Amino acid sequence: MQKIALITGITGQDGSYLAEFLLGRGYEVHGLIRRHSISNTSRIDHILRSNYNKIKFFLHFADTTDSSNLMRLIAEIRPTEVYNLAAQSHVGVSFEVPEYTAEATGVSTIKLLEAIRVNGGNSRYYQASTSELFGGLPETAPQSESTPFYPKSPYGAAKLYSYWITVNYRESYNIFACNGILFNHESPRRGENFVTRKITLAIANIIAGKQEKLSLGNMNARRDWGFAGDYVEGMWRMLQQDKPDDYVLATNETHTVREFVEAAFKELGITVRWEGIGIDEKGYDAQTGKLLVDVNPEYYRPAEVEFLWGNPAKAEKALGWKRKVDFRGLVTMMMDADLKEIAGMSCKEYAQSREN
Ligand code: NAP
Ligand code: G4F
Repeated sequence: MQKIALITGITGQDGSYLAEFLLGRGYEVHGLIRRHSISNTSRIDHILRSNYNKIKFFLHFADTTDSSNLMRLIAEIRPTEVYNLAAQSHVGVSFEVPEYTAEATGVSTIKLLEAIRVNGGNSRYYQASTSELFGGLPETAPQSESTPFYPKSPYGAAKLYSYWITVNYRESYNIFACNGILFNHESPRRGENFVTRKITLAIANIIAGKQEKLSLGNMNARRDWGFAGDYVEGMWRMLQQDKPDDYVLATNETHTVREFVEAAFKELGITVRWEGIGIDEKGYDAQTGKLLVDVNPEYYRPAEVEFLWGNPAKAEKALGWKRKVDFRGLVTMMMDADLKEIAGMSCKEYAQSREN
């Protein structure tokens, strides 16, 4: 039987990897895209350009805050699986646009679940839940499915609603609905204002002489960073089980933002020497003394999730899922992609030129 997937958020980082993954498994893939004044399909243009006769890939203009289009599309497409990835997904920005975040990241979830229920309740449903639900208290790490929730942002609070309404529709209406509680996952396709991509992009620009230095907020925050390509496979595996359930996906490694900065510069053969603390902290090129990194309190958040470190044991056992790319591999992949794009060379080539 032809499997049909509907992906909300298909133009985002995860949506683009998931579309590739499902098309590779022979799925017919439908994605919702929002109308923009300028094209926003850069992450899926390679799919759109590929041989249309061989793949079944369809885009529909829609918005998850609009229940009428969700009802109509579920009725028309009759998806076997629905992956709800659409969200205002930036935690810092959620403090600036809290009401919209509540709508897009929270209330939209019930609109989609209702559209599935009213249309027979037969689509399997994946909800993009998040490690932001945990609040990142150091004493709770490593966090697992049984760690209490304590969201610390409008984004986290909106995702908390989405998590529980997903559980509620599973228990009330017997819908095959799963929460993937995913820890941070990154890639060369990561949005440019998330910290990992901001770092690799800024370093590439510094090397190319297009940016003076990298300015960051809280460099003490710890994250469990994995590769997005690994995580979309975990989403799919959740929907292939006999029973619906909720799972943490993580690498079981944690690093500070500062460690990510050090590792990214290291790819280019640059050692960072740190001086000062708090807003006075600065990072210098240990060899040349050039200022590379400073702190701008503008990037501090009103409340911070300090310590995320995930325990993926349940997913590893029940789903047979395991991350393939480790922290070092992720940094190499992202740094190399940005340096090639901006400065036209690989990290190895730059590191060698520095030695000569
Ligand atoms: P992303 O790159 O920011 O992509 C978000 C997607 O949602 C984009 O396609 C965006 O469309 C779409 N979208 C936003 N509001 C919408 C609306 N009202 N109607 C329709 N589409 C809308 O996010 P991501 O990193 O791929 O993450 C995917 C999902 O996983 C999100 O729900 C995120 O909160 C969650 N999550 C992510 C991580 C992570 O580390 N990446 C971890 C845990 C959970 P436009 O292109 O039009 O803006
Ligand atoms: O990269 P971030 O913006 O990601 P954050 O806040 O962890 O959220 C991401 O992961 C969540 C899963 O845990 C997802 F649910 C969510 O959708 C998103 O994908 O920030 C990471 C850390 C934070 O502690 C932040 O305060 O980096 C710190 N940080 C320090 N300087 C910075 C900066 N973050 C950003 N974006 N920009 C900075 O200049």
